[in-house]
Amino acid sequence: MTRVLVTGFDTFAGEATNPSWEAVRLLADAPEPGLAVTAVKLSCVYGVALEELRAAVERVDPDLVLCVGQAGGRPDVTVERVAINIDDARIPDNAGRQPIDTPIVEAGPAAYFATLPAKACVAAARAAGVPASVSQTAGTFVCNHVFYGLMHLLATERPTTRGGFVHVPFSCDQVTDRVAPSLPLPTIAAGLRAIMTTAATRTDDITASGGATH
Ligand code: PCA
Repeated sequence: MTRVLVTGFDTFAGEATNPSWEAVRLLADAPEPGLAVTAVKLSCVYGVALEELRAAVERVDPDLVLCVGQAGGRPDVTVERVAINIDDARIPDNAGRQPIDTPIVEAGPAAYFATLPAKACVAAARAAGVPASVSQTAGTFVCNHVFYGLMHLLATERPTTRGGFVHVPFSCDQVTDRVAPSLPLPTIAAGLRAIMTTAATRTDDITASGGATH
């Protein structure tokens, strides 16, 4: 059995729902054969989210950690390539915290790469019929904070556990009253399922273009 910890986030920025949490719940409710999947909801609060993540990692003892967050405005499911050591909040988090240019880990490395086969994960999501791509930045809000904190935790304390981060678009129910890119929740979940299964079953990546010109 491969143990997988998947995390989603609480709602934030006035949204009624967060598709990251709604989708990862679906993964845990109907796990793939050979995978034991635990879903945990993280607070959208700097610092607190990392404490919650650490507790979940200690409890689940996972082989793979896949953290997921909402990236409203993106049109597709994006597998993040890199986490950077900076908090720079454009909006306050759910506790009113708004750090500006603060390192996540004092004297930590500038960045960590995800330890997932990102290109293979994207290819698997696309093969499942889900729009997906590689992302070169997870931003500087709570998602990047959790991604960097996860990779630092794994690098320093759990070198055999692999980890990464996926951003998902708005779900359709969030944008019925505005013009914004969205995907149906079952499609988001299908993309995450393909990514999770690929990340759990292979470590080598494929050679495929996933870069960006800007
Ligand atoms: N998205 C935010 C934080 C929580 C979430 O779901 C982000 O992209 O940083």
